Amino acid sequence: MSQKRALITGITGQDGSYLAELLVARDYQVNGLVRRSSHDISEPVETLRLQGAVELVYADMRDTKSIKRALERSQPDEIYNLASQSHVGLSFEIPEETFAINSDATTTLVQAALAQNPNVRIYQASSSEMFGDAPGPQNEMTAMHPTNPYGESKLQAYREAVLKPRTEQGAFICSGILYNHESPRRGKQFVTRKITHSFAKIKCNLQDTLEVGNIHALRDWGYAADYVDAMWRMMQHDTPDDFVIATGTLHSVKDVIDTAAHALGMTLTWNGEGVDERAVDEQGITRVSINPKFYRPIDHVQNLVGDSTKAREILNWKPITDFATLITLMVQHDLAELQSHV
Ligand code: G4F
Repeated sequence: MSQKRALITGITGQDGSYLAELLVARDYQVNGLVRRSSHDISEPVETLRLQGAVELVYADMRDTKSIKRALERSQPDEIYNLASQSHVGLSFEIPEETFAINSDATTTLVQAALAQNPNVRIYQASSSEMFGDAPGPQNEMTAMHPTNPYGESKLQAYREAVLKPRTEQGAFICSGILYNHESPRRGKQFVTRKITHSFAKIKCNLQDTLEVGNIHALRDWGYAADYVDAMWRMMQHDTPDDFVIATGTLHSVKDVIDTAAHALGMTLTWNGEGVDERAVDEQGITRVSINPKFYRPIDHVQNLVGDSTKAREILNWKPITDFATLITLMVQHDLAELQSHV
């Protein structure tokens, strides 16, 4: 059998880098779509590029002509559409751009890809944010009620670029409804990495205090490297389908903080309430305080927990890395990186 060809949009992000490594290890020829102006090629992807295992193709997700050229050049058997404006908080400030990238560009990509090759397989990065305030645990049958522009844009993409072509054109398009997934490669604008990076700096005396928003928000946090394997499994299945990918357990932002501190040998004591809540260390130094600028206009804090029974049964997928292991590996990575620079 000839070598399979994959195209990854969003290869510069956390998931793109893990997926590229996984596909290269499974003998794929991998192309990664990047903007000509993008200077943020991550180290793991640059390593693969230098080894000749990944080739970058330049295109702008909002420019149909450049997308068609990239498809022509890469001739993919499988497309993994991971490109998105993925910050929920930011989506309240730039809703139009969020829709343009997450929804309109996805529909354009899917139609261009199907026009070029009706048998291409497509993975669409859907999100737990599409469920919004639906009661948890959510599964593939749960009705979707997104409550922020990010979740709404992902739901629109799901309707227009997954359901429609799947039912009307018989296209092979999977939707991975992923819950929060983190790693040492996570951007520092997301809360887990913000915490692990800040605590590593605190440990090295490079920072005094971490400021965060709602520490009582609960999320279902898994490990990104486990989750990209689920993407690949969906694409190898006989039929295109939707799958919830989650751990099924909830932890608070406060749990992330306590776990990160503990992994560094620090014990925090919490006191106060609301915006006055704070954590002090063994010396009584304030290490965590609340800054309301990190609060969101709407934040579904209690219910976003997934039921991934379908993925477990059909794809034989399950998360391997638990919460404490994940946060510990992130904080240890950040500490090692800082220590290598001093
Ligand atoms: O880390 P977050 O920014 O992730 P969020 O909003 O849950 O979204 C992530 O996961 C989704 C599901 O997979 C994706 F669809 C999405 O693209 C993204 O990857 O925030 C997590 C929670 C929120 O409740 C937020 O309000 O942490 C709370 N939080 C508290 N303080 C904070 C902060 N979030 C951020 N980013 N920064 C803070 O200082």
